[in-house]
Amino acid sequence: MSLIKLIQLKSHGDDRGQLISLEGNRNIPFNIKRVYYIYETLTDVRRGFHAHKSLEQILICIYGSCSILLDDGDKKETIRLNTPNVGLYIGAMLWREMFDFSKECVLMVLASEHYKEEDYIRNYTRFLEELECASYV
Ligand code: T46
Repeated sequence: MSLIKLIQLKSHGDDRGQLISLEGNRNIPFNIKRVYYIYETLTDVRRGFHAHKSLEQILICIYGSCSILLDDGDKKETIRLNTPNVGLYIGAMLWREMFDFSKECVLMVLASEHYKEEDYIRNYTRFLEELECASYV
């Protein structure tokens, strides 16, 4: 099964332009408790380098483009996000890295929980150990 789970977001386009609506538990598969966005990232910067114990998120590149690597401890897959009408769903226990940001990239993230540093696993060896313990792999 692919690690890349994309959600097509319906755009209400007409001759004035485009509009996309995001609604928790409707076109977004969880209750949205937090929204943040990443911008002005330097093109040679790599971010992320962590997994979440339970957080669910949808990443939407609302302007420009960037690449996301997902790793479940067994396989790695990469996707380029470059359109505001596609969301990338990332569930729990997936290592992620974001890179190759275009100069003007704005990456918006919808999250199922408020910010909680205890939910992060920021060490790759510990990530693999936790997967092993929980028999995720
Ligand atoms: C993720 C990827 C896609 C907050 O204070 N509140 C927040 O809601 C967030 C997300 C971050 N922060 C603080 C924590 C750090 O001091 O902002 C700083 C930068 O966060 P971080 O280094 O975790 O950023 P990224 O780009 O590596 O990762 C972020 C999210 O943290 C993470 O959940 O999945 O984007």
